[in-house]
Amino acid sequence: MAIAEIFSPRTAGSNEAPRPIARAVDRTPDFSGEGMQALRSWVDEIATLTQPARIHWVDGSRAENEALLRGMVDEGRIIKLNPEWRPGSYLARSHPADVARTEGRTFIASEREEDAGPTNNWAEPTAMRAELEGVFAGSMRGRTMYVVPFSMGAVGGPLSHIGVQVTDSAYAVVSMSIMTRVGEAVTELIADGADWVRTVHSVGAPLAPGQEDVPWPCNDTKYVVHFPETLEVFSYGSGYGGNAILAKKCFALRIASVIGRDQGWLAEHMLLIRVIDPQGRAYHVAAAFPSACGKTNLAMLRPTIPGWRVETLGDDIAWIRPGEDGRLWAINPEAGFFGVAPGTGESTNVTAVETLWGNTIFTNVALRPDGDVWWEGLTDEAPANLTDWEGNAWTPDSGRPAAHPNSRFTVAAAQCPQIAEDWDAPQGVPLDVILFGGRRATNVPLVVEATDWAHGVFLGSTISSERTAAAEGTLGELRRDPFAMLPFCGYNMGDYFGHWLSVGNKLRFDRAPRIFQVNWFRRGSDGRFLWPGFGDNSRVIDWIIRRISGEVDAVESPIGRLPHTEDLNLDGIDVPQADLDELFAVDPASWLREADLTEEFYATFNGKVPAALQAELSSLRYRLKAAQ
Ligand code: OXD
Ligand code: MN
Repeated sequence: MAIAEIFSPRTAGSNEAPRPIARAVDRTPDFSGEGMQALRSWVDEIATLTQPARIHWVDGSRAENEALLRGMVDEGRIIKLNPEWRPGSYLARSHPADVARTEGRTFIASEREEDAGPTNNWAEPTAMRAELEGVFAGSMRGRTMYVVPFSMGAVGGPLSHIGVQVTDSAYAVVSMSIMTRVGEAVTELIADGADWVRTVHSVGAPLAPGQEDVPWPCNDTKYVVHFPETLEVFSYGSGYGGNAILAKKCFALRIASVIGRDQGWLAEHMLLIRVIDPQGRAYHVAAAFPSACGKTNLAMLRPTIPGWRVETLGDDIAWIRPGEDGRLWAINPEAGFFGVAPGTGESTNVTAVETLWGNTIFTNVALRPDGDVWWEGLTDEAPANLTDWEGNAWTPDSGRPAAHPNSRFTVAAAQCPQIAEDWDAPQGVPLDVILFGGRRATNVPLVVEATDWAHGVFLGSTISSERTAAAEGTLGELRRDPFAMLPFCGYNMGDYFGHWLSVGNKLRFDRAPRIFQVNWFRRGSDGRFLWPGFGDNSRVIDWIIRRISGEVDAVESPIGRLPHTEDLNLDGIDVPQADLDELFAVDPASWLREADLTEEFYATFNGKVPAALQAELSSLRYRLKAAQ
């Protein structure tokens, strides 16, 4: 171990010069160059502030990863699962209060409040920096600070971006190693002068000398702060993946959406799949769905119609850029899946179940007596005895879930049995279709085709789910989630809508992906789901693909283009004609009320919604009135 000479922390508010102190650094990467100097001095600056006991530069090797996991098991932070059932896999149990993203404590610290917009918490950057200095001062005392260089997208790829996360959480390091490409190839790019995003994470639980640690350290005070102008993220107080794997929501969506705005591309909360028809023709589909709308299931779809195949490219995030050919090209910038476990089972998503055969980090699921894991929905029947996510004995009569509803699996994308062979191709794939979906009991048909790009952007901007079940067919209060980006857009969403319109202007009209809205969740007047969903959603994709191939006509309606129901491939399932009629019913009066709600929603953007979208709303009303 080398001893690095670095400096003691500044005390917040004091002008005292930092004092040099000794700190163990186990190894520093052997690169030179100006970029390396900038990286080293940033690491020193963070260490000076946070005061870790040790610094470990992560090299991304398998041996290092195994040593970290072994160390976490030895320290009682994670449990090694029975290798007979789940080789190379582990269970982490979080603090019971640290189980989800903390949207209320997530901030965009842009110079101008207006640039954060009404959907984000804004923080004045200078004041926020001072506040963060206070909370991060000494926050890593007694712990190891890991330096994790990572790439989103293939290392050095034309659509890729790189970053460095420093963290005092080994759980964050092993998770980052699954979710991103971590290693010295990235450090080398930095040394050679590549731009990189700076991200800092601390669980906010310094250890005094001799103080005993807890398995999941965290702090009641939490911050997830983004500085969009300087491309920095600071996350404090939480070890939960969405707050601690900073490459994911913080970088790949909030910060990347700002980079995309400035460079002319899109960072989207979208899955990415390749659909292959019975003739072997391949189409690429990106789809945005709010949480709990079956996004992972669609990403790993097994079509129920013969001859069709789906290859998975990504399950959560897509970076999408106009190419010189006038098409949109997309990559999945991640390298793994951080998916919700409950509801993932043989009947709902057999691909995910197969993906999780081993080499998986589970968080907050239940433990079986045989050393394997379980969660609600994995099997139809619960095992007789389990240890629940909080470590307590559990039986099916316990009256509470065994796994936390937001329990997670973290697993390499490459382990998915239907992953596309070229899933990490640096140039990505050309998009043919963009889908927007929500969970709507009422109004929104199973599928609607946008009439053009601007109408598609309008559909994306109005994605919503009912707050109430609305089972009786009344329009419930709508929870808006435009483009499924509500908590993830790093700038004013009004400007973001405009950016979508401007990206469309860079595409060749005959090569732009076609946009569709889908809704698997419409209910009949008796409250039943009208559509079987899951693998049968392939029937909707089949219609979409025949539609874009010019094989079927559509029916014009006031809200967009609908299928002739006889064009849907319903072989092998029984959806009565009456249900089909309800699935595609457009009630002008109800849609006019929905248009009023859209107007109210647009008004929250203080005049920032582009005129083209206001015009879409006016045209919609005009068509609905004409249809009344
Ligand atoms: C996620 C989310 O964790 O969207 O992917 O919340
Ligand atoms: Mn997501």
